[in-house]
Amino acid sequence: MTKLFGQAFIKALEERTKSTQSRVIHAMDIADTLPPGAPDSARRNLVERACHHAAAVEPHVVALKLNYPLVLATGLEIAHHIKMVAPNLPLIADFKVADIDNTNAWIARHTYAAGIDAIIVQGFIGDDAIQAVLDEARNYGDRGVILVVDMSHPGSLQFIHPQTPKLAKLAVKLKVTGVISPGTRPPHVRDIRTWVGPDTLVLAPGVGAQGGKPGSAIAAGADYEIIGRSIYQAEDPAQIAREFAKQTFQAGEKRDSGPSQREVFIHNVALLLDDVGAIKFGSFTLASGKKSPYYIDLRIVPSFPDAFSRLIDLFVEWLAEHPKVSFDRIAGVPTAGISFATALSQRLNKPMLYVRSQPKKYGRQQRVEGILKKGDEVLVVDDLITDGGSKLAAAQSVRDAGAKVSDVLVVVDREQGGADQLAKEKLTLHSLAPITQIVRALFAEKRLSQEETNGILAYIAEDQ
Ligand code: NUP
Repeated sequence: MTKLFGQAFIKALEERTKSTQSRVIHAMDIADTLPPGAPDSARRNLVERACHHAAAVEPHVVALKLNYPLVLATGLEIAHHIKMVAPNLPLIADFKVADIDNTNAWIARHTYAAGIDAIIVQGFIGDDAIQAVLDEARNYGDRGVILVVDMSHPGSLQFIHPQTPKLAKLAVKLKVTGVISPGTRPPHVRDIRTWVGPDTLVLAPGVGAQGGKPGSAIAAGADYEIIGRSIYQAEDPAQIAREFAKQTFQAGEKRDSGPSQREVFIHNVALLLDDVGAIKFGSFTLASGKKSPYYIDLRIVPSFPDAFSRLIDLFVEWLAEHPKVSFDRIAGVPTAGISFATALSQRLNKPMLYVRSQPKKYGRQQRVEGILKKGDEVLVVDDLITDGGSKLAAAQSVRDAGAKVSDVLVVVDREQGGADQLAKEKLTLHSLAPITQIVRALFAEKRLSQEETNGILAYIAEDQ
């Protein structure tokens, strides 16, 4: 496999990560608006202020990112001035280049010629227009090219985010140096990391001023967090940069030092389900007529008594780790949920009941089968959740019978809106494992290829 563009840039960032003990890229958007005819002294003052700031934060940041605010006010020469005071600090130009190939090539030439190490380019412009920048990156001695595949602001959910799986695929195909991911949404950073694989740099802006928590995007798989205002607007930028350095670096160390307890748990669920063939990957037509690249059939698990018993162990372990989910009785949702609820009630020695989807046509016409007392707290248990319909109906029947329900626990969440539907009825959804994390675990175990994983995760993201 040929290497990604920008090897020297990647290496420089890695070395600085070690020497500065930081995973912060500082967005240095300090700028003054200089009115037409402003004296040269005003521009010189701004350049001086920028250099002073760069030198102050240099020991605590891996690289600096320059954006239009500063470059429009000072000109691209600002790169040269900063390199004079901080020669080892890699510089990224955040121009989000988004034009036709010829124009992009010009922008890239000016930028690289000014001494900038990497340039940020929009992914949605397509491969020919991105390739024009890559060609210049190569001409200037293998500089970096970073592709925007998602963004951190709320509006990015409108147009860019739905395209992220395709943009990430394009980033991999073109072997760009890195990608931009939303530091405000760590789960999406995690998806992007899975899609681009381990080598492509993942940068995450949106930390601090935009609400992203320092270290969260790193924990989700980003290499670096881009932080601007929270540093340059602080009273003592160097001191605050040092704090962010510590938080981001530690998040990286923790992430790399081994899987979390939750990850180990999800791994165990994923392997167990895969071992018995309860999750199948391929091409399936669902009952709804829709195509799906995976199919889950948890009804077969009880046919494997050992695996079934271990799955119930995992239910018990999950409940032990979530003491806030308290209940007096367990309700199974027919049909698949009944076997899980039965086994769990035996193991926990808690009364069990089940809830018919249709009322019985004779006798008291009740839906709830089993004993339920007014005010009882009931945990609703099922195998799987898609949109949540059967869980809502079950919870309603239990509530109609005078008992309380606040939690629903399933083995697998297909992440197709079930949690939101339940939340509308004040029900909290819990799952032993969400499908995306099962897929990631099976990828980590080499039971799914990168291509299969990308396809499945893209399908899930599009289907949400
Ligand atoms: O998705 C993006 N979000 C974002 O904030 C892509 C970006 N390039 N940025 C830039 O990162 C933004 O223009 C600014 O330069 C920096 C974040 O700065 P701040 O919000 O930490 O001040």
